[in-house]
Amino acid sequence: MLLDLTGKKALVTGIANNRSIAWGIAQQLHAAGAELGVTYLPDDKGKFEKKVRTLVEPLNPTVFTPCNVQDDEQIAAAFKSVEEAWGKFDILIHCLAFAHKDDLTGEFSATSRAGFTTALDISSYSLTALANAAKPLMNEGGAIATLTYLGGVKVIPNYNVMGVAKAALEMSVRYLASELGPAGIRVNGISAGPIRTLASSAVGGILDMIRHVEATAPLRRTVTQAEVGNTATFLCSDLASGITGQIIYVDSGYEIMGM
Ligand code: NAD
Ligand code: 0WE
Repeated sequence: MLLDLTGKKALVTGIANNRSIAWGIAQQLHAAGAELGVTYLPDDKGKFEKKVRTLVEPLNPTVFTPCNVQDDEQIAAAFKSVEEAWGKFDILIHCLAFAHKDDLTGEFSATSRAGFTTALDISSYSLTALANAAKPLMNEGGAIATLTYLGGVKVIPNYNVMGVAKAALEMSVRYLASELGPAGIRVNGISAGPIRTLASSAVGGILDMIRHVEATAPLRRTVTQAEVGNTATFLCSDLASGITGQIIYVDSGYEIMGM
């Protein structure tokens, strides 16, 4: 069996709680035998750190380190911790996004310069920043995977500036795949259908979107964090050794429908 990640070291970003897509990915990578490292978004009171630490404890992460992707020094420090613990590693999961709530409703044309910059900094540029820091530490045969959404390709009401951010993210996947390919590192994206998480539940109308998917997607249901986790595990395994620069839809087939 090639879908065996025993001996592979995987760094997972974007775990906030037990509903996070990143948590689904971390669990599946662990089940496949990978050794885990986890980064979290630090906050002033350390509440977030404690919550994520307790959640991931059963997966015995070798690395547990803060990383606010808006801060170059935190990125450098996180990868220094990775280097100290592991030397080289194999898998990087990028599973984070943020736009101001006001920018995820109403008119897209009303997006402020600051809101646009924040959304693209956290949700798009961070993949390139992390890939650049990871590059010298990644083994040949390594893989990077990120999470995207259909709203980066088609207009989805209210997704607005996040759609522009996902378009930039998906093109970043292709440029990074082209550049890192000669070093034997693959870069792919997973376009997940709507799932109830901390980020999506804060969005008005997410339940209506989920009902729409349940009514129209070929599989007549939404997808789970575990299904996205399984796809991430496949894409980062040697079974996917010929796949790079791709966006794979894990969306119950919703993307193929015209009506
Ligand atoms: P989530 O809220 O669980 O995860 C978002 C993560 O982003 C959190 O862990 C948060 O701490 C992190 N984050 C935000 N700003 C950060 C910063 N400056 N530095 C570091 N981390 C930061 O929500 P989720 O739905 O699991 O989102 C994960 C990814 O999946 C995102 O890229 C999202 O766009 C994508 N996605 C979600 C859905 C969905 O319906 N939930 C569908 C497709 C794609
Ligand atoms: O990528 C996402 C969620 C991204 C997101 C969500 C929030 C809510 C809370 C980014 N930033 C924030 N900022 C907050 O303050 N998804 C794919 C889920 C999602 O979000 C939508 C969706 C879907 C689906 C927003 C509008 C319309 C549909």
